[in-house]
Amino acid sequence: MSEQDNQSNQEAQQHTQQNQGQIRDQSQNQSQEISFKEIATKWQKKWEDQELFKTSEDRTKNKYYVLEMFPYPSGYLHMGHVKNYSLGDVCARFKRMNGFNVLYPMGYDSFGLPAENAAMKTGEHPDVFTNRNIQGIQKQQKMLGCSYDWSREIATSRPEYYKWNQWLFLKFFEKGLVYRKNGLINWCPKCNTVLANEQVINGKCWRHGDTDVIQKPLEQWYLNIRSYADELLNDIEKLPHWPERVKTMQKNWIGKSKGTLIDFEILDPVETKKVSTFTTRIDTIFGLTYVVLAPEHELVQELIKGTEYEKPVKEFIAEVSKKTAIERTAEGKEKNGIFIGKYVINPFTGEQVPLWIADYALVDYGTGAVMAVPAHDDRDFAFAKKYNLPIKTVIAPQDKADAFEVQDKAYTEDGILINSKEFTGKQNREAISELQEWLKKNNKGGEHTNYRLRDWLISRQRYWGTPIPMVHCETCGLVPEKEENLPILLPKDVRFDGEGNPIATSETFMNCTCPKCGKPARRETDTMDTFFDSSWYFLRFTDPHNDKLPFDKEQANYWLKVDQYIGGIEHAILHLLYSRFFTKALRDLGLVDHDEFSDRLLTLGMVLKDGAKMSKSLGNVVDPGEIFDKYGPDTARTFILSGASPEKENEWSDTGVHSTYLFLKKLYNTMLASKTHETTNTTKDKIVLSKLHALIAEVSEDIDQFKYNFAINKIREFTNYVAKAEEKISREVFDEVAEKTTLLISPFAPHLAEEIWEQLGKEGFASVAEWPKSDESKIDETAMYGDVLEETIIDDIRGILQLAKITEPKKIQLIISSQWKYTFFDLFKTKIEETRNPKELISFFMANEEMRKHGKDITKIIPSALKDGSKIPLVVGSQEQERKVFLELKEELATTFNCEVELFIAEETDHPKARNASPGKPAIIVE
Ligand code: ANZ
Ligand code: ZN
Ligand code: ZN
Repeated sequence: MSEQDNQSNQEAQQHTQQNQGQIRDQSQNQSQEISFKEIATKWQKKWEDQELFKTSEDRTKNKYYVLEMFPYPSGYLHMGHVKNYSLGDVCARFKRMNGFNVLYPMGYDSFGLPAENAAMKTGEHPDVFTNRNIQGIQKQQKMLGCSYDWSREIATSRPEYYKWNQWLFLKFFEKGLVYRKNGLINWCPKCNTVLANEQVINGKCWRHGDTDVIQKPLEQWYLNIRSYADELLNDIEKLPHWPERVKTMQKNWIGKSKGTLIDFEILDPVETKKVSTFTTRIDTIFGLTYVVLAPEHELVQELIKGTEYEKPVKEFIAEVSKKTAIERTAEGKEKNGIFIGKYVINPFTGEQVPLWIADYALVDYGTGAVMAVPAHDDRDFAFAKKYNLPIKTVIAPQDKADAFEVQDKAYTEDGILINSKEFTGKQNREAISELQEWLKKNNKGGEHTNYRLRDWLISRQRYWGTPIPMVHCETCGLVPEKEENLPILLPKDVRFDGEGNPIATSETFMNCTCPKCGKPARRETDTMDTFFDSSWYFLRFTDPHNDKLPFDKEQANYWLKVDQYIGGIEHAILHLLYSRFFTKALRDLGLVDHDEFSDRLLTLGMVLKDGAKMSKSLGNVVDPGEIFDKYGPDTARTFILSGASPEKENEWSDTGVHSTYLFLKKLYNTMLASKTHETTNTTKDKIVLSKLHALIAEVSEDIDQFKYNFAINKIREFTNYVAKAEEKISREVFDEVAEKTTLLISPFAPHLAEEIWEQLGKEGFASVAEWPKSDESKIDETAMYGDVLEETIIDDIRGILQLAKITEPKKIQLIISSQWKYTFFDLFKTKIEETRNPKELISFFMANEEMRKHGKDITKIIPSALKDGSKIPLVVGSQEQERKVFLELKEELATTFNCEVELFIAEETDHPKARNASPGKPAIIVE
């Protein structure tokens, strides 16, 4: 927002404050000025003093667990947060008012790189930096008015939390779920340290723009998530209320692929070595012309050692290590490789083929080796052409089995095997199982299922994370820390000079005693990936202060699953997959009984400004703090939920916010008008009550289905109606309207609702009042329909009188439309959703026998209704219903226009104007 805007904000605010609490008598609708910001503060304080949202221990009620993905504490809220939390809060409040035992907690994912980077720049300790940011974001979260149980707040960087990360790590270690092996890391030779992926910018170090980041092997800690791959895949079925998109992404990430393992013997005079490859196309084995290893494959170094190939191959590998996996394998990118001087034997033919390494072979897929069949794979084909390797056709299209040879492009379709010894002539797919059996029988491989999913590399060479509770002892080797020594605290005596892992600079941390032999030892310096922290926080919330266990089993079993989980689509894969994995692993440790942690997942769409994502670089960020100051949090919440359905993106609009503000103000003034209201004229009572109860039913359903935008718009329409009809509503009905509408708006604008509630003289808090029930017996469709008709007919008659310059009419005749037109317009309204082509519409109606009878009229109505939408009735009732309504209205119209009123049905009269009548719009004849 610009400076000028700010200034006018301040003026507006001063103005509001001056008028705060004063009734402006001169205003016609006794509108009262109200500062939304002040009432927010007022009610937040009361809620806090009363501990109104503390989770109840009452186990007789049905439970409901609402959770928003907890934030990294960046110090301030952005609009994405506002949307996320507003959504969750509406859900939590709605369930609470509906009698559920609600768990709705908030915490902070407070370990991570930004704090450590800041420490390197400013020297401030990450702990100080983090706590200040937690305070900052929390202050704004509280200002938003979410009904969190703050007594359950957690932050993953606090020892009382990360102690349990360490405890769980040890349990995983005991179970064999944790292991250590060489992994590739990003390394900056100038920093002399490991870099996170985020610290690698275009292949260079984030601090040294001129330095290439290299891939270096280093001992790393892994969690064996692959042992759960099958269950993680199969149990996606147990997530019927997760978005399809997320489930598909998870499936692809796990990437189950059925194929074959085949071992190739490496030709070597001295010792027998073999290389194993994974293929989904063993049917092409007779077309094998070379085998490729990933450059990082463990065999490569030993195969080239001391040979003439050693130098060029090493140079090639150094080049490749600068590229990312995506750069290496992207379709269309040129693939590079080099022969490494060895040959392997095709077990089916005894033929020798050369062994290469190539950038497109990935070390962490399959076995890290590929059997290459250029004739039937595009990538191998391009590679073979480039390096002049042979191309051997072994599959032919069905009809060309005798004379087919791959020419300028690989043949990747199915067909008939050729040049394939005893398998020649078979359908390629059908040969697969026979080929697998052959391999198995000959001890050269067999059927195999491969997963794309890698084991989870959880170690990080940095400070601001959970220390891995392991000890290196010269005598005993790697020893797990004793449970009673947890937590292993992050040391304070560290230097953040950008060299190496800061944690290693702490003498107090590094020097320890071996838990096994008691001799001096060194601590493990790796800390955990912060995804470890967030993979079980939803369980900690069920029992956040437990100091004996990460959580009590009974508590966890009661509260899980999370009934509604809400967060960004960016977590569709990793966080959600890790959390699912943890749930299963913890189940197998006997800590909880659930297979899955969350029942429903809602992924929210972004908040856009001028069609683009709000971002600092685009300069289109709207600061929630400013909106709270100017319009109050209720406006921000209501606005952000009113635009589109939550999964969709919504557009920030300054005028939209302002109009939401005006709506809430109107609601406030309207609902409080009942206090001064003494009308006993009850013409509108029935209709208003009917509308109110219909509204309750609809809003309840909309909220339940996360159609918050629908709910808000309906409350808005109703408020406008009540404001207009105010004087015609009796005191008693108005009281009911005010009470129930206040409760309906309460999940969205909770502070405002409390303020109205108090001023209405109600007991307790609106936030925890019982949700209103819709009384169906009060919903009178005819009365509501009549109300719409009444308004239009009066306007229409006035219009005609004016046109005809009649001031004192003698008689008004109303002719209600012919029966068939109700059927016609009913059909017409649905049909134009499909097409607005007059020809198509006309032929559609002419195909209907009943409608064809009125063909002459219909061919006229269709084009004119298409041109002028006002000719299409808003509501199509029935002729009978309409007749009833006008019978009741007759008296009133007679009084209003001070003349006789007659009513007919089109079929009863031969007045020529009868043809003009349409549903909801009777023909009007004035004399
Ligand atoms: C021979 C072959 C012939 C292949 C053919 C394909 C077509 P999915 O389906 O994704 O599992 N492959 C195996 N390991 C690889 C690695 N580490 N790096 C790069 N490519 C690798 O893919 C399996 C196929 O990907 C395998 O089947 C292998 O190439 C390749 F006409 O083997 B195929
Ligand atoms: Zn560097
Ligand atoms: Zn020892």
